[in-house]
Amino acid sequence: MYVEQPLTVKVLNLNEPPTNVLLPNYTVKENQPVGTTVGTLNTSDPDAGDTASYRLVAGPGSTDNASFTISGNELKTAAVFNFEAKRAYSIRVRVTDQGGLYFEKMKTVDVTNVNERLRTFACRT
Ligand SMILES: [Ca+2]
Ligand SMILES: [Ca+2]
Ligand SMILES: [Ca+2]
Repeated sequence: MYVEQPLTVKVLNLNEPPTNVLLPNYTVKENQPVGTTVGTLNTSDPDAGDTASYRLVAGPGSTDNASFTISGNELKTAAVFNFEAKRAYSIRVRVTDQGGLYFEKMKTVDVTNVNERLRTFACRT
């Protein structure tokens, strides 16, 4: 005689790497002061409730990393942009989860034009 017992299979929850870096807003106006927030970074990670930390890393697309900083999950400017001189900045962002797994993505930040009044200086002789 035997007793049937339910078989329980436990699925171990292994950490999986983040799968994307999202930046909902990727435009910034020209002439904004250093430290202007471009947008809030976000990620998708198969592990619900996993944490995410962001930083700018070297690699393909990191050409203009020096013109930005990341504070928490906010992407901020580290330079004053001039639409007439440069309209697109390329950065490379790494998101790292709680378990140290990461995902990297290049992003383009577009500078938007502000209508600047022509300054005229009267020269008297
Ligand atoms: Ca994860
Ligand atoms: Ca300008
Ligand atoms: Ca302009």
